[in-house]
Formats: sequence, structure tokens, C-alpha cells
Amino acid sequence: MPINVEKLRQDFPILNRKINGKALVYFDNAASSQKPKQVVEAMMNYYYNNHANVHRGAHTLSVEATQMYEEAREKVAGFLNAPSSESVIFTRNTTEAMNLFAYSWGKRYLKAGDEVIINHAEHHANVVPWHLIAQETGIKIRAIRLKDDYRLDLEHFESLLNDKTKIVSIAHMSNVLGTINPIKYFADKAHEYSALMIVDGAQAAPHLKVDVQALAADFYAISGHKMLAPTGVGAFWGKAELLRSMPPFLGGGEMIRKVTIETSTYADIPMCFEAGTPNIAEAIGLGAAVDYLNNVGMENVLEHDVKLTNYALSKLKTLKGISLYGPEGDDRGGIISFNIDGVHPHDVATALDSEGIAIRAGHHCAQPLMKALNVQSTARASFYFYNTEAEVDIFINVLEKTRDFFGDFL
Ligand code: C6P
Repeated sequence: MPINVEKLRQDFPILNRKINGKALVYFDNAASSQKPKQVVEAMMNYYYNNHANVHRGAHTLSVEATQMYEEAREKVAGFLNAPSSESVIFTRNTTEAMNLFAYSWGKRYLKAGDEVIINHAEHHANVVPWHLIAQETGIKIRAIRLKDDYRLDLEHFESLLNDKTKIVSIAHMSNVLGTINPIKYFADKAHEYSALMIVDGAQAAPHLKVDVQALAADFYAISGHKMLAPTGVGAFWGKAELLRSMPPFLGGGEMIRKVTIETSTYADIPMCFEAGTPNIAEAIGLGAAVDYLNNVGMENVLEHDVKLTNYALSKLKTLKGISLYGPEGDDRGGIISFNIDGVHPHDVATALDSEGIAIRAGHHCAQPLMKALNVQSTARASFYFYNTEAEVDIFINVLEKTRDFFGDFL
């Protein structure tokens, strides 16, 4: 169903800003989305009326804060279609969730010679934690190649699978190429080898309907700040029986059952993974973001993103001197990486910023992918449901002028 973009934009005060004298065109949503009033107000309301520490006090405010915090957990569970909220752990972000898994599960169960499969387009959040664990355990990291059409090479993936494969860890959506990867297929194959399926959902969760059960995932990580919520909160969902088999990642208050000077025993999930005072207001903000996205409808969000992406791509393809990176088809979300041939992407981003357009330039924390693409870096425009075709037109126009300007110096 088409959404009423103009109406929704009124919820985002920042979209009225002028940047360098021009109306802001915010195309850096893959880095972080903007926040609607409803999310900011939910956090303000909590701080003005209900703040206290959670799971501790017997007093009214603490009971209210705990109730609001746990309601947010329920909302995130519903958003992911998790069977229950006990297996949703609040983290700071996707990066922390991936590290939690790698350290907790990896250090207990992985041994020298075991293999973890990732792919060449992974964000560093799904690469570096494995390096850290490899240094301690001697595991081997295998990476699925990309095909010429920028999709993952599934034949290569199947050739990598073997009895030593313990983990398959793949991003649901690439932050550079926009590719929506076939997670159910990867999960089914991983399970044939009794390996676990971990999904980096940082880019997918803001843009499409996630159903961890239908995906057959074992673990799924998200970042709140990319899906309308504040910074400083994310979530890590895992199958309850698997989470219960993992040791705590951090130790301290709130995650214990009993502590003596000699030893500790731990609380049940999710508390055993939430040591210390959690990010209460941010979690409540994430709950409000989930409410907001549910009202818009995730099917509508994806439909809008895809329509806008196809519109932008159709225009970009007509421009000479622009290289585009990413697959063509329905398996692509609202992300377009590109280069103006011969022009550094930072210069492109700076030129666009002078006209009020925010994009990202760089390696996007995906250096192995830059190597596979044979580039140092790219420019990247990334859309959300509050972006419009009129904004795409402004972007294309300024991009063309930028190309012509730098073209004179090439
Ligand atoms: N990508 C981007 O501009 P954090 O920083 O923990 O919230 O998210 C990490 C992360 C993990 N996986 C993927 C696929 C991601 O895209 C990101 C964050 C941002 O592309 C910041 S580098």
C-alpha cells in the first residue's frame, strides 16, 4: 500500500532543516535513520515521569520503569516474530550483539580447525569479532565469493560447507550493495551440517518484515538507531535453548543468582546477558520506534524503498561517467553505492553536502568488499520511507553538475 510520505515527514522535525541554505535531503539512512517525535517523546515522557533503575526497587517508580523496559522487550520480540521475549537481549547495537555471540558461544564451543563461514561483503562487525576469536581458538574463517552480478555465489558457499563448519554468519542486507540475502536457504544448508545460522540484521530490520522463525535463524542482531530508535540500543535474539547453553559475556549486577567471594551462579535469560544498569530510556525509545514502524507497515516501508531505489537507478543509469555497484532486481533494498569515474567519493559527498544532500562516502566498514570490487571507496545514497522522488530528482541533478564540474579537471 502506498504510504502518505508528506504526512509521515511531519513527524520528523529535522527534515525541515536547511543545510548550507538548501532544504536537507537526507540520504544517509543506512548509517543512521532520523527519529520521529513519537520516539523522542516516549523517552522524554519516561524521564519526566517514570525514571528509576529497573529490576531492583520495590518502589513505584522502579516498578513502572521495569514494566516499560520489559514492554519494550515484548515489542521487539513481536517485531522479529520471536516465539518469546525472554530470548531478546538488549545490547548497545549490532556490533555488541555480534561480539556477545562470538565471545560467549565461540570461546566455549569453538576449537582449532573449526570453520566459520561469512562472505566478502560483510560489515566489519561480522568479520573482526571472528578474527578476535580465531586468535584465541585457532578457528578458520571462510568467505563466500561474490558473483559478477554482486550476489553471493551459492555454489561457492556449498563448496565451503563441511563437517568442520560450525557457524554460518551472514548479513540479511548488505550495507554497500543493498543485496537482500536468502537467509532461509543459508540457514537450511547450515543446519544440514549441524552448524548455527547467525544473521546480522542491522540493515534489514529497518526496511523489511523480519520473521526469525520463518528465516530458520538461530540468532538475529539489530541496531535501534538505524530503525528510528535512539543510539545506544540494539537487540540480540537467539533461540532460548541455545542462549541457555552460553556463558555470560559480561559479569556484574543484575545478571546473577547468587554470589559468594569464591564463585557466582547466573540468572536465567535474558538477564544473564544484561549485566549492570541497562539503557532503559533507549530501550523504551526502541519500543516506540517499533510501534511507529508497525503503524507504517513493514511491507509498505520495503515497497516504498524499492520503488525509490528503482526510480533512482533508472535515472543514474542514463548518466555517463557513473559506476554503480549492486544487483538488479527485487532482492535489493534502498541502498545505492556508486562512483563518479575519476572523482574521489569524499569530494562527491562534499559537493553534495554543499547543496544540502547528505550521503556517505568511504569504505563503509566493508574493506574486504572494497577489495573485491577493486575500489578504495564508494559514495552511497541510502533511502527510507520518508524520502521522496522529488529528493531523488534534486540528488540526480546535483550529481550531474558535480560530475561535469570535476570532469573539467580530469
Ligand atoms: N553500518 C553504515 O553506514 P552498529 O554500528 O553496531 O549499529 O552497526 C554495525 C553494522 C553491522 N552490520 C551492518 C550490515 C551494518 O551496516 C552496520 C552499520 C553503518 O553502513 C555504519 S558503519
